[in-house]
Amino acid sequence: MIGHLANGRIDISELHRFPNEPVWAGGALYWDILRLLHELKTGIWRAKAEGFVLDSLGIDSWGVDFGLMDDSGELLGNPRHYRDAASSEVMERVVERLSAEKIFGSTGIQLMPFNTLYQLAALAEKQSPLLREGRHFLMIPSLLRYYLTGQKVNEFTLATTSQLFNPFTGEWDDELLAGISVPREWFQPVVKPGTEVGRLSDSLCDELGVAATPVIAVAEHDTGSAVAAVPAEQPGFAYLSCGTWSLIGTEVEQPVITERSRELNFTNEGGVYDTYRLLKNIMGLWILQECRREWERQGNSFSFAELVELADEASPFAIFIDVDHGLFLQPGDMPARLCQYCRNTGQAEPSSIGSAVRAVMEGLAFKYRYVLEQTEELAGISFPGLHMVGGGIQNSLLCQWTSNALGKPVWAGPVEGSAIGNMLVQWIARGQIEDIWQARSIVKASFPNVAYEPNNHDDWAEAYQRYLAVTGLSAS
Ligand code: LFR
Repeated sequence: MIGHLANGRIDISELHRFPNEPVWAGGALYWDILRLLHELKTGIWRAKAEGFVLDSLGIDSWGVDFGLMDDSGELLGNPRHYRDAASSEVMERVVERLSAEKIFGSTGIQLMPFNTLYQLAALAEKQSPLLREGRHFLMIPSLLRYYLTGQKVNEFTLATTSQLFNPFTGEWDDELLAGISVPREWFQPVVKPGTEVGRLSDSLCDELGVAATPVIAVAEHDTGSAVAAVPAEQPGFAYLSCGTWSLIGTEVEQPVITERSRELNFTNEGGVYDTYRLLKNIMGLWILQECRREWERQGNSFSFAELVELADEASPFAIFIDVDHGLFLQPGDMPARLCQYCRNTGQAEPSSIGSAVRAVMEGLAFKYRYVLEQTEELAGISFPGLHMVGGGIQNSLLCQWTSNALGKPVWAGPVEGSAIGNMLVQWIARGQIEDIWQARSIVKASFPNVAYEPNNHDDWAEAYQRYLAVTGLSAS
């Protein structure tokens, strides 16, 4: 994406969009990292071809995943995909050894089986040769940035997603690293978002015919960038970053690391300008993405808009799903897993594609209410409404149902939250925007924002009680 800032307004446009398709190989799931690098270079090249001269660039991506490099900077193997099942049982063993209190107390990060901590522990458990050969640990966007600049530097927002970074010391946590037998030397100090970390390397400039553009370590975690772009007017706002994952929470000045936040398995990810994101991961549109893939494989191709239409026509509140059930985390035949979930909870299976999509979308809206109420409890704030950003807000029925479930307004926009937040940090670093609050007011002035008011809240509130009972969430 390319962005242009003039007269207090931002314009963005798309230079190059490409699918990010992971690859199963030998029973394991990998990111196709060199393909991603290639597409990134294509984007830079397109900017030049369209006549733009870039002032700077920044990269953001999903969290937790990483590459390991040897002494000479050679990448050792393809980075594994966090949805690979490899580390799912390792978490239990690590937690038994190190204790949930210690892990959460030192990092403030929610326990999820795919966190870097458990992925690395899995390597150590199987005595992977990577442990002998590895010298440098770089998380995905930092790894791509390394290929652009030659600099091996991790960035704060991304580093916190590893569950190996201690927000109290501002360093990687020695005890956790020792506890999983991973060399401390792999982990160099991290830089804050907004730090210029080199320029495009000479060889890359030759290859693409571009100038040695400065490269900025932005909020390299996509969720960090997305929340930077929430057009809120003051602190204490609630957001939902809505895409493959749904991340719901609030921005805080200090991590909330308490007995209660651990019990609720909330996270405190590093944010921009000395903030933290007190939030929780919700499974998100992933379930529908996987359903759609499976239906297509079976010869039923639907666009997302068509699926949403089918959901709209299906009967309401027929099936209640906890979208965060472990059944839904890994790739596979998601419609069959939905049926299995229904059987396990004594419900009728979805009778049509529309009823399956409806159940997932209602399940998301209910879970948003559930987690937003917990966020209010932990932050001690009653939110007047919810900001939604990200590609998922193009599903306006989901925005409306979210508002209905919450009984509060939803303000949806911008769609390209991560890309815009990425750019905001670059403009602040270059002195073109003063601070994050000015940045947010510029976002508000530049991009459409759609307000949804709740309707049928009483029906939704009644159905919510049934949802809690069927999913077993009322007990927790
Ligand atoms: C969203 C996201 C989430 C993170 C998940 C896995 O794209 O970055 O914040 O928990 O992906 O990395």
